[in-house]
Amino acid sequence: MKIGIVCYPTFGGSGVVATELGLELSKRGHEIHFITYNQPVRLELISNNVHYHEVTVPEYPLFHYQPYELALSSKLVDMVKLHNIEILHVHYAIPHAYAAYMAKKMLKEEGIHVPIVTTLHGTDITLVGSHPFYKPAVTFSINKSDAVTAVSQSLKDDTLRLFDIKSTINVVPNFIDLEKYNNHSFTDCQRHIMANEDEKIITHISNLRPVKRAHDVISVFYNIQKQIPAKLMFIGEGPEKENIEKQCADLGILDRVIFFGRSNEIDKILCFSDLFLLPSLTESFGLAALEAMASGVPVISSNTGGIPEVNVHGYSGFLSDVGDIDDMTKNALHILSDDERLKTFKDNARKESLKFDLHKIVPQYEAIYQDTLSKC
Ligand code: GMT
Repeated sequence: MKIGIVCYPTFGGSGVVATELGLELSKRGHEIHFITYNQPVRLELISNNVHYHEVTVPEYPLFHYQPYELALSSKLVDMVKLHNIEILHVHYAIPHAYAAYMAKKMLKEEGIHVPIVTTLHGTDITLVGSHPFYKPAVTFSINKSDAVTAVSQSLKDDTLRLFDIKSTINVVPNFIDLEKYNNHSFTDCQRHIMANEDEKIITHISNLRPVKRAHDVISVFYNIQKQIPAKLMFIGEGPEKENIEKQCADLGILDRVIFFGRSNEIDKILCFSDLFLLPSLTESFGLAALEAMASGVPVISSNTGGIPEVNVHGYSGFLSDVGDIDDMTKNALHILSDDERLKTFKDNARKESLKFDLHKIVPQYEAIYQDTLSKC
């Protein structure tokens, strides 16, 4: 199939999933066209069946807001015609599903039919999409998609609760390339340059938006390091970064926290991690937790949204109520304070991640494309 993929090219989970999906589909013989405003961060390999088409939005002083949707839908029309793209898969409803619908309508005028698959990722539904400013357009574009998928049952339930949805929503969970997270594939897992032998390594990865509750990460870590020697690996950039640095300084633990900024090498950091913290306010899936588990890192998380579909309480880690620092600390210390127990949790985390092997999940998307094309 010739598949157009629209996504955010940034470090967010939806862009990562879209990119990994496109790359795997290309390995399975499909021709993939990424259409977005920058080359996706994990798109390192452009091969003869992986193409990238940049959407440019010329600045014009009359516009207070530059019309990205318009530029995107025009680019979609052009690329579908030029490359005979058969199906468009848009990741994150806002504004991609809307722009794709406009492109579909324009193409129809020329007798070209291209169906749209929309994948809902989380904040496009729970935080942004359900805002009254966007809700009618988001509802409309979901209902006008030819197929809709959500990355967890929880996100599907939220979508049906928050919007008046007429379409069927298929749950296709996020996935992971287990090979990439296999510790044994590294010869350079350099734990010794990060921490002393007796120190445990705790890790957090996020875009540091308020929804990630990164201040809870620091509070839990502060409590942990009072009991056992530990270091915190903090990966990501975002609006909360300064507050987090200040919190560390106020608590006197700046020397115990390593800030990596944005990193494309999280597998290399996860390979020497002992515990992953994800205390988010809401999380439709928690791809970062899955990436940790695939590296054999147990997860201490909140029990919100789709996280319980990924992290299994008492097996791959523990779940606590949002903001329950004491419970998260207790659970973290329970895992970290006994090396045998830590090893069991690490093994379990890795085993649990096998459910999300890309070889099991990507065919589900292929089946949806085929089914959608056969109905059009
Ligand atoms: O978490 C973010 O802020 C980024 C966001 C995105 O769309 O890039 O992540 C969402 O999609 C990911 C991939 O499906 C999920 O793993 C994240 O849980 C989800 N984030 C939230 O629901 C907050």
